[in-house]
Amino acid sequence: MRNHILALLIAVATIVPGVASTTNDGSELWLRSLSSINETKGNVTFDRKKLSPTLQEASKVLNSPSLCGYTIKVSLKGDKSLGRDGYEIRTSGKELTLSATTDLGVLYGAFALLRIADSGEQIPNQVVEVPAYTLRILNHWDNLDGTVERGYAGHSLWKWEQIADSISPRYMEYARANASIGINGTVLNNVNASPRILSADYLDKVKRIADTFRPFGVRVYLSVNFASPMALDSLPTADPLDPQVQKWWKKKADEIYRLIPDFGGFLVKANSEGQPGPMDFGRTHADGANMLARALKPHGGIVMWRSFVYSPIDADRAKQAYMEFQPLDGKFEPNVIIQIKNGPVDFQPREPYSPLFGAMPSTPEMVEFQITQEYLGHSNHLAYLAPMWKEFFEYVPSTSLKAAAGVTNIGDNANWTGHPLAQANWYAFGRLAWNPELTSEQIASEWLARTLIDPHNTPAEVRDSLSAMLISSRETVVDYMMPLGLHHIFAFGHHYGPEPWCDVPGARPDWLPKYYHRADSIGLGFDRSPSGSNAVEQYPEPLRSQLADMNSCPEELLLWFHHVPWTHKLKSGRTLWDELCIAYQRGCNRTIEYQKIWENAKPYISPEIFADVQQRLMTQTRDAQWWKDACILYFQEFSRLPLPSEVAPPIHTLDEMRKVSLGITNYESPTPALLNINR
Ligand code: BDP
Repeated sequence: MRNHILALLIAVATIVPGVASTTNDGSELWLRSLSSINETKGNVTFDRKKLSPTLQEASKVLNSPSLCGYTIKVSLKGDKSLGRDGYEIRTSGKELTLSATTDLGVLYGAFALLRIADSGEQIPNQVVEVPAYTLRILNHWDNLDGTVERGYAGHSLWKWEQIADSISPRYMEYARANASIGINGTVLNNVNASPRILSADYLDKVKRIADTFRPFGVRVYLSVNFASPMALDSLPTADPLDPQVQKWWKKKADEIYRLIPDFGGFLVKANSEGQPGPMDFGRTHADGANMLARALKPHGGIVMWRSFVYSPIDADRAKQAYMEFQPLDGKFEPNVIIQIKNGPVDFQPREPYSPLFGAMPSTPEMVEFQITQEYLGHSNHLAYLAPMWKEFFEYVPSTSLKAAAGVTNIGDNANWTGHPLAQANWYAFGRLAWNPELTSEQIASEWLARTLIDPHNTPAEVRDSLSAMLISSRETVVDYMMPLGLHHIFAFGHHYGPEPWCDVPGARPDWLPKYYHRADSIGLGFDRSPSGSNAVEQYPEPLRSQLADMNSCPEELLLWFHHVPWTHKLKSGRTLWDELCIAYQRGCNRTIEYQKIWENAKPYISPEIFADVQQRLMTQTRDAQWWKDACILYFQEFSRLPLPSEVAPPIHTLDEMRKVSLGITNYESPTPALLNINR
């Protein structure tokens, strides 16, 4: 695989371009072909006279220029097995029949046709699609003051102050974009929730947003603060077993559903990182979740209760969610889903899957992915995340889950996601939540053809090299940040640059890198085998035994599960130390190759996007170098071994780096990274 990618990376350097570039600033996302819909009239008929708002949207899509050569018949008498969201397409020459059982199914089918046409592919004779999950949801970590927690694309899209008077056209564009990739729900506000979101004032605004999203089948959900009854109405307690508290939530649910009859439900972060929760009142997560679930149940709403919990106790942080939640299996109301982060710690560039998946067979579970790149270079670094999510599904069968959630990377920037290529992650999340069987390659090539380049006028070599760049990019970030299972060695507080040496007197140990890397004169890594924290015991056999043994543990997770001697031989025959250094070097080299690929694709990409991404790729190379130097020099203080010959000497000193702690605002690049290309 690696060799294949490298071959593509190198092949592109020889291309001689000759086609004019397309213009596109990224604001149209992957729907640029819809921008001229009003000018064309296709040949589209529906088997009903009056079109609902959803069918009107479908009609616009089906009338797009991309589909104008076809005669399209829409039928709402589709096979029952298509369910609420599925659709069927039959093609005979230039005649298409799209059938579904609901208006929304038709809309999804229309978007599927557009996708196939815009990707430059042939419409197959028959397409039958039913999504893997009934709930495919975005989580916004947007605060009511307009800031976004871990958001790197400007401010929040939701302009709460303005909503009473006007609804931004972007809200509709947002809903359309989501529907076009199958996303059917969105949590509007941060999991660190302000109680004010449930005040009458805000609920009225939420209703206006929900009204805008409705034609696109995007339901609105809210994050709620467990102590809301105390904060909003001065109740003396938020104890879930207190009848007054229960009544308060029932009344609140009734109030919400009067305004928003199809309101989706609540997302809750409780007893985690200082948020209030049922344990403050001596109750369990189940008591808390069930109380909310009963309030929502008569209206058909659900509770997504997060399992992201850890406290400064002795137990390994990676074990804590399992320890707290697994014993509660079977104790939740049926309309509660436990929302579990993909890994057991916190959205690291690479984590094993969380062992809580599959450990609660009598409780519905859903995965929480992070689309925003909190730990993967924010919106400065290219990291296409589909391969990471596919890796998760290799371990956790997609059929064992009820839903998929993604913490968004969306803000009010014109291009929505800050890094123009990070749009691919929003796109990939939607596509995978619909169908986890899709490959990362297929999603990348669809997105590229619909967003970045013109599939008909871009040489295959350029397309392939851009695709190879996307596909390899997450592994590249792992290589230059935290290879071989290293994790959480970020600078204190900002999760951007490295600070493996960080020591903050009095800080919680599990907020410091040393807790995770455990470097000493013997070796590196966190011993989670039976001789250490024994986190491996939370995994089922035969995986448990595989992980428990340093020699059978997958090498990409080695330092997650083991404290490995510096001179321990890996499969390549190299020592841990050499392999580690080489990974850092490989990551740096890759970022330089990306700059070359980008340069070669210049004639086929809009000038604004080209310049924007070029700048970010240079920053990425600069940061990769910093990561490499910081980690190699710091760990060398313990290994006391020389750098292998494949690795270039550091250009920074440890002293210099200790002073700066690479953040996004505190480090002015002295050398444009492009100058490093030929080093
Ligand atoms: C961490 C973030 C923090 C979030 C928390 C969560 O650093 O900002 O509030 O997760 O998921 O990744 O609740």
